[in-house]
Amino acid sequence: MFDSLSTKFSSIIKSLSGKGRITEKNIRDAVEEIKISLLDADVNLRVVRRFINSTLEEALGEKVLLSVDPGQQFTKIVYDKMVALLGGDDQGLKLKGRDTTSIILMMGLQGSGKTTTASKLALRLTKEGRKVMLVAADLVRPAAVTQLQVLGEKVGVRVFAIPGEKDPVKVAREAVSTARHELYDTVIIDTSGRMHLDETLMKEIVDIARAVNPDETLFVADAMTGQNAVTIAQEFEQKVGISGVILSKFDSDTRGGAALSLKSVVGKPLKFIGTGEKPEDLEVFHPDRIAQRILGMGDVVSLVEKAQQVFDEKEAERLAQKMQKNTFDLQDYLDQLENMDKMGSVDKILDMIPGAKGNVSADDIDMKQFEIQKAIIKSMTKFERSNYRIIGPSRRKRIAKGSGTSVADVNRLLKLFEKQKLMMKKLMGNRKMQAQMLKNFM
Ligand SMILES: Nc1nc2c(ncn2[C@@H]2O[C@H](COP(=O)(O)OP(=O)(O)O)[C@@H](O)[C@H]2O)c(=O)[nH]1
Ligand SMILES: [Mg+2]
Repeated sequence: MFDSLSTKFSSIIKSLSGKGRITEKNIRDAVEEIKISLLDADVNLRVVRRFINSTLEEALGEKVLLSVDPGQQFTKIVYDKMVALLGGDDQGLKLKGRDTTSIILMMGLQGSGKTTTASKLALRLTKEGRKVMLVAADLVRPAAVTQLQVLGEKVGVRVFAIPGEKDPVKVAREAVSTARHELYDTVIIDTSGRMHLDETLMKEIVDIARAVNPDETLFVADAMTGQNAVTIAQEFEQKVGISGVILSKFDSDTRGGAALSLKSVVGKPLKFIGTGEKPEDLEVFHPDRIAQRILGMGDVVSLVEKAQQVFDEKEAERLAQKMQKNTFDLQDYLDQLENMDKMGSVDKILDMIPGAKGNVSADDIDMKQFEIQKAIIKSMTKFERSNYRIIGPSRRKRIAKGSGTSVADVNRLLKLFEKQKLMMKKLMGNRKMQAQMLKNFM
């Protein structure tokens, strides 16, 4: 799923990240490419339009164009929009406490994965300590009851069935009353689907829902049905009401457009994804993780977020300005060193910078050097920090003494700083340069 979309997104974002500076046209071009990729992936047209418009609006703001790394800022915006599109926060099941009985109703078309998913949910909830009963209320397909019984046995969950009964509403009602009586806290009702939507199917589900008043009405959508899944979900939402969507067959090789459109069109959260045929193959749907996968660059996203925690935006902008005007001084350098501390270990930082991997290894970086550099700058006067050229031999001697280092150390730092200033101008947004800069820290 999402393979081709993710490849395209990565290359779009890469093309921006490699640029020293980003223009409005660069952004417009990138957004246009994103639009085409989303449409190619079979994402609903209205959803694409909404996504594109809001991304463009934010990306064209000054914040991006003037930021330290516009490519990364742009990635962050696309990422945030993608998370929102997929549903924002994680959404678990909304079940009642275990002192009473909660009811889950499965619904969807034939072959969408209702029965399989019902048993997967049963297994998951059992593991969470709930006492679960599965209910065989698909009385249309001859083998449906047996299928559920086999699956129920596999996951060690009781399957309620009434042999010979033809009325699914009656089965559901009796199952719930038995569950309450025998202190089951969770009832999962498997229902029948049809090849296509029809009145009989809808009426049957509506009747069952009325009879048992479910806590969760889960619509199981086959990821492979594409846009059609969206239309069908809307129909179920209107007639029965959906509390959440489970996307089955997420492991299949589909373009993924349905997954991206469902939340936005139907307005109901995606709660789980089916990732295989086995009972264990059910995962909580995490919008952020999926968005990272689609962008094909999760690590960059976490780097941007981490960097944002450390520098507030104004600070980042101030630094960008300084770099542009080439007024970056030793005080800024000291601030940067201290910011690096806040970001965690060098290992972690290197892991997150794509260009750094392979180019620089954490062993190459001597943390002690950072400490020495900080001590040296701290021994300088304010004036010296902003005018490094005036630091002659006698000042160097004084600074070395004050910081408990040697004149050679001070010389090294000043030389390094000079080299860095030269690189600054070229640095903007260029990852290879960032890696180079880390090397220079040594
Ligand atoms: N690969 C894969 N197959 C699935 C998944 N969920 C269901 N299936 C398969 O899809 C087919 C139909 O599933 P079933 O539960 O019988 O659908 P139902 O008619 O809606 O009850 C079965 O062969 C399942 O094994 C999934 O997440 N991944
Ligand atoms: Mg079934």
